[in-house]
Amino acid sequence: MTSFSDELNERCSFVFFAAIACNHLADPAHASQLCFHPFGSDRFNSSCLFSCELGFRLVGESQLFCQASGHWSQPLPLCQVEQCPDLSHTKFSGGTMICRHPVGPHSYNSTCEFRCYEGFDLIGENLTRCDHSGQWTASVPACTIKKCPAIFPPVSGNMACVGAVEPFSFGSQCNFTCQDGFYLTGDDTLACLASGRWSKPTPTCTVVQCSSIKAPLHAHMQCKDPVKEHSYGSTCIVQCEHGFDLIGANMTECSSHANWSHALPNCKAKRCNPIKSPPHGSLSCSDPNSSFSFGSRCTEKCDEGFLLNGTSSFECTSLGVWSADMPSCLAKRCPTLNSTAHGSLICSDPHGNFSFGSRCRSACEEGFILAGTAETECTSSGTWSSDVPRCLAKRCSGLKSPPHGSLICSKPHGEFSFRSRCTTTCEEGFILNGTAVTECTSLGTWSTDIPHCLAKRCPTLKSPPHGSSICSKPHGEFSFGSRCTTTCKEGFLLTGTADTECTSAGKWNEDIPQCTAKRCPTLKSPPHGSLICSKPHGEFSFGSQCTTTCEEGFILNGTADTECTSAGTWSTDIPHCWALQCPLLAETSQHGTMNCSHPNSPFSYGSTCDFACSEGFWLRGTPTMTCHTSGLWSQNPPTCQPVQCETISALPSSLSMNCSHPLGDFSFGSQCVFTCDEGFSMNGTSMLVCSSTGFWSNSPPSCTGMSLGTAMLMYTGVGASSAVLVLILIGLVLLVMWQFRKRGPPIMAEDQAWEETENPAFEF
Ligand SMILES: *[C@@H]1O[C@H](CO)[C@@H](O)[C@H](O)[C@H]1NC(C)=O
Ligand SMILES: *[C@@H]1O[C@H](CO)[C@@H](O)[C@H](O)[C@H]1NC(C)=O
Ligand SMILES: *[C@@H]1O[C@H](CO)[C@@H](O)[C@H](O)[C@H]1NC(C)=O
Ligand SMILES: *[C@@H]1O[C@H](CO)[C@@H](O)[C@H](O)[C@H]1NC(C)=O
Ligand SMILES: CC(=O)N[C@H]1CO[C@H](CO)[C@@H](O)[C@@H]1O
Repeated sequence: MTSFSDELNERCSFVFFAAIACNHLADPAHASQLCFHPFGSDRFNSSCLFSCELGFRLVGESQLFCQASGHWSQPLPLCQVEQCPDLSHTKFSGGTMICRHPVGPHSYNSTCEFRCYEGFDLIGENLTRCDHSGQWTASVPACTIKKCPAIFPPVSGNMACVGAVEPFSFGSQCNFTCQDGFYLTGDDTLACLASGRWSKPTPTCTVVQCSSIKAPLHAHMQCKDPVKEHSYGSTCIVQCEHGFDLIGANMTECSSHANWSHALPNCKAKRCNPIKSPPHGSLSCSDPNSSFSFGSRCTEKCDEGFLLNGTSSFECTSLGVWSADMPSCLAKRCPTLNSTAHGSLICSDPHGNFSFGSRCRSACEEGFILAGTAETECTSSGTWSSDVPRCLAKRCSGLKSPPHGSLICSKPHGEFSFRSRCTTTCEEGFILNGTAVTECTSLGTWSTDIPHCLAKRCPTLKSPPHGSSICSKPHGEFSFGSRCTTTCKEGFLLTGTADTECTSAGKWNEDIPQCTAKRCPTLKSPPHGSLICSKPHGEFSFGSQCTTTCEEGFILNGTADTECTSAGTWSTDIPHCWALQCPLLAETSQHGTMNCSHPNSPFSYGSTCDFACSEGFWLRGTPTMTCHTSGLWSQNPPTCQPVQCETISALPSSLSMNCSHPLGDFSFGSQCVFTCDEGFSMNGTSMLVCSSTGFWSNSPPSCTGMSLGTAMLMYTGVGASSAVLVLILIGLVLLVMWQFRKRGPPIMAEDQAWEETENPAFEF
């Protein structure tokens, strides 16, 4: 049905046929509704029944219908809370009421809590609640005040209580006071507390107590005490002993303020004049009472170094006067001091010249130093603490002569001491570098450093060309004492002195030497040669090379080149220019002589040889030969031929001949011995000799006895004389030719002629 209705409604809403709708009903507070909806929720004929929670009352209709007009039949009902009587005006004194209203003022479920103030007690329930019927569960309670025990005023005191509803109840305050001369012991105010007790115990009144007093020194005291000893009202009287004066009041009373009315008096011993220790002394007093008063005993003691003059001990009498006068202290004296040499003395004399306490200070002049203690003091024993010191000249450091120098010092106040002057001098060859003179100053230092002695410098040396110098340097390079030795390279000779030394004058004692090339012996061109030399270091000197060349016709014998060696000699000898050699010629021929001239060497280029034949010989060939540049003779040497005598033939029969021919047939030297046959006598010489002139020594002999023979011999004689004439003619021609040859070159034609033709002399 419902589903159908809903379906219908939905359809109607679309087709404007829906049931009338009322507005939706809200749930009223504290209410519950029960609704019935025949045509859908909150539509026509829907009905709702309302009911309230516990503690609430419904106001209005409990049931509502949704009418056809679209309105609910009744306005929406309300749930009103149940009210209790208002307690806020109810009387509740002596405490506080705290109410809570969870729902509404003084309504259902409202609670009120009651609390009493301190000092009050709650009578009744402390909580009441408003129930659902509008009734408080309990009536309002009451608060009653607490009471303390009764109290009473103390002895010699009073009590006054105020501020309470009832006497001695919570809040009561009681004040306590004491009479004059008494004081409250405890609190002067008591309060009744909320607990019903008094805040403190009840106080009491105690008599005022003055401080306890005793009789002052050197006094007697008597007291009267009406209440208690030395309490309020007590009086005391004081009296001093003999020799003492009372200072202050002699009576005192204890007042109500716990004070004595007067301070206790003093009993002061009678005073003597106050005394002071004399200078340099000390006073020690025993003061049984007070200083410089009756009974004081004083002893004066002088300070160390001082002597007492008077009585040392005295006392203050009961009459207030000293038993003796004050002594005095005099300083002890020390011996008089004098200042030392080079010094001065300044003394402070607090107690007189050279007396105890005098301090003397010695000072030295400038440059002097105190040996000892500067200050001396006159001690308490009357002696000086130390002797007056001496003034010693300040010492400078010890000086030493510098190397190669000597030091001479003056010592006016001791060696190397103040004012010492040291003068440095240098050895010969050394020069001073610095200040020569230094002085020991007053500060004990030298005015300048000791100077150095530097070796004198010579000019710097340079090795010569082709040489090297080595120098020793005993005192520095090229300085005094340096020795330089120069050596030359191989092939060079030292010119000058090899060693030189730097003298003390700063000069070299010798010039640096030179290295000159070694000289070889001067060379000369060999005869018939020429020499060309190079001279790298001078003519004919080390390194020179010479080359020899020979003239024409001469040949070099040896090495052409020679060199001047480092030893100064030539590597080889100069070669010779030998003339070209022609073949040697025998010095002597058997029958001739040779006269040669050798301008160069025997039988060499330039040699000429003249030939001559011995007597009895004639020269065959050219008499002079010359050696040519080719090494050959101009021609073959000539020969000496023996002179030919006439051949002896056709002897007569009676004559026989025995000839010897040592050189040739019928030549110079031939001998012929003739003998005649028996029966015949010889007319003439038996022996004929061929002379050097080509003639027989005699005519051959004849043998007489036979006429024919004689006739023949005659004929032979005529022929011989004509031949002699021809020979003389030829000899003349030869002489002319000899002369001519001496003046001119040989004429081959003539030579030829000579060679071809036999000596005419021998031509018979
Ligand atoms: C009243 O108090 C009771 C108990 O304390 C509680 O259950 C109830 O809900 C209260 N009602 C309202 C309306 O506060
Ligand atoms: C050789 O000849 C020279 C001149 O030509 C002459 O002076 C000399 O005496 C001659 N000597 C001899 C031994 O004939
Ligand atoms: C010739 O003479 C020599 C000595 O002179 C002699 O020995 C020789 O027998 C002689 N001859 C004749 C043939 O007589
Ligand atoms: C010897 O010869 C010479 C002449 O030749 C002559 O005169 C002389 O008479 C001769 N004597 C003899 C004895 O014949
Ligand atoms: C249409 C319908 O159901 N109407 C009813 C509404 O409620 C009243 C009273 O309860 C009825 O009498 C109607 O019949």
